[in-house]
Amino acid sequence: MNGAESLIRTALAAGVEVCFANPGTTEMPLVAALDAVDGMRAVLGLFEGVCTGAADGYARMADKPALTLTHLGPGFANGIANLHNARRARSPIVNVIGDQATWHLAADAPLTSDIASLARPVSAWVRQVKSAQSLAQDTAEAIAAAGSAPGRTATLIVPSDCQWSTADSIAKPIKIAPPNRMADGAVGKCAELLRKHGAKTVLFIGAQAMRSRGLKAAARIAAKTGCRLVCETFPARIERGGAMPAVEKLPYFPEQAIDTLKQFAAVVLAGALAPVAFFGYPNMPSALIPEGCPTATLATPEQDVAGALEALADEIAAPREAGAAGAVKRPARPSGKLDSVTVGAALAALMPENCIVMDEAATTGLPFFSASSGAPPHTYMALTGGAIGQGLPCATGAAVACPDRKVIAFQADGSGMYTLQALWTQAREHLNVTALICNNRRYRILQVELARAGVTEPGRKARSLTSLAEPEISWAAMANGMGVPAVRVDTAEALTVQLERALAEPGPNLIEMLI
Ligand SMILES: Cc1ncc(C[n+]2csc(CCOP(=O)(O)OP(=O)(O)O)c2C)c(N)n1
Repeated sequence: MNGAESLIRTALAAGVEVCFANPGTTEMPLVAALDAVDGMRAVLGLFEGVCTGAADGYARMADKPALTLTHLGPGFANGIANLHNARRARSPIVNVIGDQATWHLAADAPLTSDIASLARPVSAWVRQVKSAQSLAQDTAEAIAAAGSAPGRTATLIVPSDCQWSTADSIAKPIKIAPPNRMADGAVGKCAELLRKHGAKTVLFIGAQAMRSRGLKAAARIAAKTGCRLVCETFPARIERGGAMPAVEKLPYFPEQAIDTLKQFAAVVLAGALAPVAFFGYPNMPSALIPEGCPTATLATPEQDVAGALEALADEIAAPREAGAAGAVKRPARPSGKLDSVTVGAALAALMPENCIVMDEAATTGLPFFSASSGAPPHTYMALTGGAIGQGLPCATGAAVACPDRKVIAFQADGSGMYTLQALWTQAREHLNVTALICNNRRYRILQVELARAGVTEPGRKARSLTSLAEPEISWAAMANGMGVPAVRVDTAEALTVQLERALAEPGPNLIEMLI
């Protein structure tokens, strides 16, 4: 056995079974090891941002890490933006990066670079492997680091000679400690706020509070106190519909978020940090909770949030069950022109039970979340770190994790152009993804931001830098070129017909909406 095989065998023994890869010469022993050892699914991404985004989507749905395999510093660097998003999503990921042979590093060959410095800002754990013999243990430690609550990125830099040299053994999986309990007194303090302020309290939720166990406990608390359930603006993953309580999203623009929160007298944080504005604007604060508003942390994302919510529900003597699940209530099929409202209504009207919606639809996506509040049970995921180009890869990884579920990639055009190669991976792997592309031929949010910055008459360059109209992009043609069947629609009626058809078909497909 060589080092590369010891890495793959160790990963398999720890339950890691997918590798999203874009390899090069320094990873050849690992590529060979994927064949030499049975059991690891190898998925090729044609850009490293696809691999890292797919690993994020996979982790959000599988609750365990996949490997990414990338080539030296430059290959890894191409995947950093989506690792940034994964860090914000708290997704467990193990990056494996091949490096030059240890003795060749000093030669400073063209592809040599400081990989560790690239890895550190997006990795909670980084290790440069020193020998083939240590590689198995290094791998086991990387997997344990990635899996420690709430989920982290661990990066293993593996010189090629450590891959090809002999290794004696594999390493046993390392037991991962359960998440920390909430702080002493946290439940009491939060119960006190809820008792005092009741319906004037916001229970602001994130991380595991947005999964079914946490949400059921949150629903009990809301049933007892009348408090409002609000989640992070960009949830990594939230379960919705069926027995799940209705949860609002905190609005994106700080003015609206502040207006929302100032209606309340107290905030309880459960698995979420106190929210801050996405950007600094003149004369606007960073913090969105009004100054002086009593705020208590029930549990941080690193702590046992679901257990803390259950303890809080018990503490305030909330009913054991929050009440019957609400009936499915979908909007009517829309008609007329395509805009954010009709698109959101069409998707909410037709999304199948148990689907996964990956929302990187940017401005077109805004009305969808509330339009789908009465939809059947489904999972919703958002762009967590603001680094656009995450939607198509994340949907790809989610589909690898959940082959029996329909994944809907609700996708803005500008953002989609960063990592459109994900479509090719979807076709090659026959993944159940329906991509719904919002082709508004512009960076609309940037046009909105220009207006907010007081630029009422954008100049030629500002218009050019926010327009995707010349030349026009044909998503249907690009998808067809990558093996994904695609159609174009320009009315709400045509959208509903095509969406119903596309959602019923297995495998990937794409609908380009001209908005
Ligand atoms: C990696 C990265 N590069 C650039 C940006 C800046 N940026 C934010 S939104 C945006 C354009 C979004 O346009 P699109 O996806 O078409 O959505 P729309 O605003 O039109 O709804 C850009 C370039 C970013 N957030 N992340």
